[in-house]
Amino acid sequence: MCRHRLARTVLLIAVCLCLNALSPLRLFAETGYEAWLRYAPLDDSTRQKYASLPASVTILGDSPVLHSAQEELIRGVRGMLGRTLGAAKGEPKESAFVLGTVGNVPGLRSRSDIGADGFWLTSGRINGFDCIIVAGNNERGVLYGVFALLSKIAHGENLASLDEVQQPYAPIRWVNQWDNLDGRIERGYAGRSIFFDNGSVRTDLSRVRDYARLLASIGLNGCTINNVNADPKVLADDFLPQLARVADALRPWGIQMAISVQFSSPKTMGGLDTFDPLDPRVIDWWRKKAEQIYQQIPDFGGFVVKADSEGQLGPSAYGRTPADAANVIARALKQHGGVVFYRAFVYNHHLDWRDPKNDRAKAAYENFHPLDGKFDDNVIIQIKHGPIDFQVREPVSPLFSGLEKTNQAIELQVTQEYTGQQRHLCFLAPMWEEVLDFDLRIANHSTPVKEVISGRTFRRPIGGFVAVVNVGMDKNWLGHPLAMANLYAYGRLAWDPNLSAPTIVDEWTRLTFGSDPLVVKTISDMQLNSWHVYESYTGPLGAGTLTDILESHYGPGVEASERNGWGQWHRADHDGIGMDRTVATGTGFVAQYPSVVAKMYESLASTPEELLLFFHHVPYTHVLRSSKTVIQHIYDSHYEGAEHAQQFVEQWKSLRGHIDDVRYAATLARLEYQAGHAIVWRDAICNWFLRTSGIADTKGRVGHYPDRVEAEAMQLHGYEPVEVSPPETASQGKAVQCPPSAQKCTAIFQFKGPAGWYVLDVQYFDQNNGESKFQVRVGDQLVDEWTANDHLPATKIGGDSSTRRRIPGLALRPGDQIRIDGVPDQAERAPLDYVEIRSEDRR
Ligand code: GCV
Repeated sequence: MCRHRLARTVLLIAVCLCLNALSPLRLFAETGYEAWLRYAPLDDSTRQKYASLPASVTILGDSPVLHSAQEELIRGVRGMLGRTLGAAKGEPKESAFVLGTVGNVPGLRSRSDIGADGFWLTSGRINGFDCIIVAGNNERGVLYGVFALLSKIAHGENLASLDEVQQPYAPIRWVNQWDNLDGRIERGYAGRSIFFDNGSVRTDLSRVRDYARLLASIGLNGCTINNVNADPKVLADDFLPQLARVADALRPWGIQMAISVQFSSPKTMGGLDTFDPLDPRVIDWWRKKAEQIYQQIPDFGGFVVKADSEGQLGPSAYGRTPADAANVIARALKQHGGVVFYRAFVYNHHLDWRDPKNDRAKAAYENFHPLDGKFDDNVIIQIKHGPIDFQVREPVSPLFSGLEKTNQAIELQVTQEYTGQQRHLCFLAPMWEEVLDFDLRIANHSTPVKEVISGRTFRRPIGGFVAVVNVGMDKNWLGHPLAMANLYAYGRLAWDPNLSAPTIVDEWTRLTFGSDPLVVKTISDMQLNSWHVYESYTGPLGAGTLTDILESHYGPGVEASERNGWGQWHRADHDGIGMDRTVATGTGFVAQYPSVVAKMYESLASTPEELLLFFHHVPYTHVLRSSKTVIQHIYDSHYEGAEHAQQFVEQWKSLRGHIDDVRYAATLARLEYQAGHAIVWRDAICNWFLRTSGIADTKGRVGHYPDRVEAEAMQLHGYEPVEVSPPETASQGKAVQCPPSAQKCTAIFQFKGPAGWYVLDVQYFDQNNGESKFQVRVGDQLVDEWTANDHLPATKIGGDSSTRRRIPGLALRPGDQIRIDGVPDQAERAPLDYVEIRSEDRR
């Protein structure tokens, strides 16, 4: 008897261990890998609600997508409710979850209101058994229905009288990855490519499968896997079988694969002496290439084309138009069901900046509006949401209103190229919401961008959404643990752009971190404020991000935008700032909008202030609605934004113990970094404007830092002062670093304040071409040491590499000697900027 019980206990433990091992939560711990698909166990009372759910799940069909749907339901229910559903096939033989397309579910009435990829969640009796039915318009719809059902369970919703139809707002819901075949990712901030390595498709595509699952869970249905600056090799005969392997990994999750192609491929890799789109040999080449691809990948999605842009060759080489170019490829794909995404990001990056009429913002409309109606029906013009390039604030592209007879898709950017590169918290759903809701007033009717791009306004056959995502090999996909909210939000908005940012962030937070009210409130609040905060300490009033546009697109670099052909000008000079884009006195860009919108932007008085400097050049003394001058607003905004970034740290600290330690610590580290870098931004921008305008900050902050000791003013042993360029990216324009031959350098100063508890911030530079070591001593006592190995996007001293080490809780007495030792490594010579010491009471 006793032996029996023991055996049963051992068996039970074994089963538990086994289930735990299978549970996704246990498998991936809390690294962030599972993102919003954690399926964390529900509390007992919520579980109770689902006590009478069916014990099995049956699929009506045998496709990979249906199998994914079934496995997902089993996985989700097991994680959240601790029960393993039985897996079956065919009509139910007991009470079951029934998964199938509408026509295949016995006894289910047909409904005409479920469109492609849509689903119906309902309950009913089948063969005499009570069933919960997930019926899709197609198999993808079934999969989306399962994810929706699981999300309801995760949120503790009642399933008793289930009867809900959902369908996506638009047919195109794609992501673009800018992955290079060598494994690097253009504007990727979370490690190397999950698709490619060293010129080939990776052998292990398990992360690709998991990525596809994440995409499917938010209703996305396509993925372009390589950089729009495409490597011609992607079309090589021997590469196609490798692409087929990627398509195989994506297919079970309903994700169609596409690739970016070089328009010049017929010549660069195809052996022709031309890529003229009207040349019969070129036409034939694209036709054969498409045939070859579809033989290996029957559900291939199509091609993305970046041509005549940023050095990519295009049809202009032969005096042809983008329509000629898009159509030659579209015709090759047409019979196979493929589409061409032709990017409207076509502009001259050698614009003459001296000509006040020149304006990069005008390019997309000028290039594409005249071709409206000339594109084939399987061409989609992919349009960046703003007329420049994913800046922190832009108006919507006027091209959305200029293509009535052409399919369109909006291009958004999840990868935070100009918005903090996933090191700064910047939740973009509020921005996308504004963009999608913006009423273009075409023909003076209500025409929000979302309706135009989805094809509704002009009754186009296809249209929708594309986002550049750039997940990488970092365990948590996007680097910053909170950045995945952007991918989640993108998918949710592509599915339903009428959802609000607060609703989306609430969902995401609950699924990602659980439903503790403090957690949900704090994270939602931080996320919802973050875009505005980032904008405040980088580039307010529509001036653009004011970043270094020539290299990293990351840290401050006010002058990088000016006096070059790239056209991201803000025209800030001694007297004023802003691009005059009006018809009356400026570049005339405003005229590209429908008349109601054009009228609003033409007038300084009616232009929304957050876009003021995008449309108007004003003196620094121009008075805003707040009664502040523009220059004072710039100063105040940067100080307030940087202050708010410090508050993010405190808000996050209130969650200690409310979420798991790993994600808590990883997020805290990013937020602390951001708080330091926001000050770098604040000081660089404010000092540049102070120097340029000559107008002082009425609050006396800019240029005055009473708590700082500049490194160049310390007693230096080995360290040498250096001038930093641009000067505003280091305090007082100077730093210190070791000479090339030095083994170790030292900077010493005396503390002069009263005795007390202090916070000491060491501002130093962390380049990615070396890993210097630092030690800080008070007297003889070592109080902190660290290695500068954060891999910031910089090989030199400046606004990209400037970062801080905070040493809290330090007891200091007058006369204490503070000493910093720096040990250089390779090209990074232990550079230091300043030390700031503040009493703990003043934090
Ligand atoms: C893939 C910006 C980015 C480029 C990117 C380009 C594009 O200019 O900085 O890295 O190239 O946009 O969207 O094509």
